[in-house]
Amino acid sequence: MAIKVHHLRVGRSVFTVWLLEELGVEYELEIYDRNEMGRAPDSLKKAHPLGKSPVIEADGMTIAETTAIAMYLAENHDPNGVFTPPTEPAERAQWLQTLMYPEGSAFVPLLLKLLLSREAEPKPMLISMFTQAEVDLHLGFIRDRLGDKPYILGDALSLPDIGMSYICSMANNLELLGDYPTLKAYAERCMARPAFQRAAEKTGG
Ligand SMILES: N[C@@H](CCC(=O)N[C@@H](CS)C(=O)NCC(=O)O)C(=O)O
Repeated sequence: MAIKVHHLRVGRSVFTVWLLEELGVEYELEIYDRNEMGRAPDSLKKAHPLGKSPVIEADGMTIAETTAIAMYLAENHDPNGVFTPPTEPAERAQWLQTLMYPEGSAFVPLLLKLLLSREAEPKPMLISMFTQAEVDLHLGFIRDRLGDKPYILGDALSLPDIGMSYICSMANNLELLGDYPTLKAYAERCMARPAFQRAAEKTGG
């Protein structure tokens, strides 16, 4: 049975669909639109109690959390072994850190930045200062980790690029990448891939 993706427009789950396109596996989409508050509709709670996207249904299971979904797909639905996680302990530890970092650490400061951009002036000072320092910290960290490589771990696209490029595209949408041209180019490089373009076209964003 094809994998089903519960996709909320517009958000991170297009990156999950991109992964499926890169993997070349069959999938079907159930598409949801945000409500007038910009939140997921209640109907998404039928797929998973958190009512967040992405959620996939695969092999008789329902799986939430982008990183868990990515790992599951790489370990179970990668016929060509393109995204197979490394097994050598030191390499695997580094790989896992890069895989989990986007959702685990980098996302929250960007979310705060997004929420602050919607707050009227005067902005709450403590939260603004914390957020700016965290955004600088994380964008600087990703810039240094990327260096002059085309992808986060080297010359080839790997599983951690899915989450890393989501973070960079979100930062770009928030107009935070003026001082980080390599991160902007990285997000654009990932999103220019034919598989991403197909995902964007099929999902509507
Ligand atoms: N940590 C979760 C976050 C999921 C999440 O917050 N998704 C957003 C879409 S980008 C969402 O569903 N937001 C709608 C809402 O919270 O109402 C993951 O990695 O999947």
